[in-house]
Amino acid sequence: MSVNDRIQLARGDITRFEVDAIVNAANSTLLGGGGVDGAIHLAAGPGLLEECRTLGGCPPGEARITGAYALPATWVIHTVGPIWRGGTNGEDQTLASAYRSSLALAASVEARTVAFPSISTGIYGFPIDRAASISLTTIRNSLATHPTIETVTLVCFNDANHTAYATLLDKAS
Ligand code: AR6
Repeated sequence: MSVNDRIQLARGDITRFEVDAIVNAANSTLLGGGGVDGAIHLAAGPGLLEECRTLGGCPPGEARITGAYALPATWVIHTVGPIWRGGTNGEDQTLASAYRSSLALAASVEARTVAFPSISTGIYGFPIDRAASISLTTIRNSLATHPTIETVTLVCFNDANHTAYATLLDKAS
């Protein structure tokens, strides 16, 4: 199966996805926040925050893994994307690293199915088209090195996000 066939586009709320691992767009404290982070903690229940407290935070571009508690997934992979500061402060590299680190962790626990939100494109302000391009390139490269990951689902919570990915995926097919 080609790498492109292992990437799926979906709409909806990532907390509902029955995959092995969902990725959380967290902040470096790993102690919760708004956006998808808030939704994941709310749906997972207080056990998630308790486990996150033991991790001691996570720098931007890295990832940490926990259980998923009341969520239908098995694991939550918490990654920290860059805060957009105009694009010349290493934001592209940090975003790529967040996707790459998340998939390396997913592979390390033998997750076969992984779902991502669009990291950094909400509260952190990363432009959606630029983020979608970096995300797709990084996921394709990572899938080539992690054959045990069968499917990555890109979960879009809004139309702009969906359109950005759909345009790029059309170009790829
Ligand atoms: N399912 C899927 N995607 C979602 C959901 C959901 N339930 N809710 C929001 N999104 P954001 P960031 C989308 O702001 O930009 C938090 O406070 C949203 O539409 O959640 O990385 C953290 O603690 C957008 O496309 O994350 C950090 O402080 C995408 O998820 C900060 O926000 C990411 O938006 C991280 O900011």
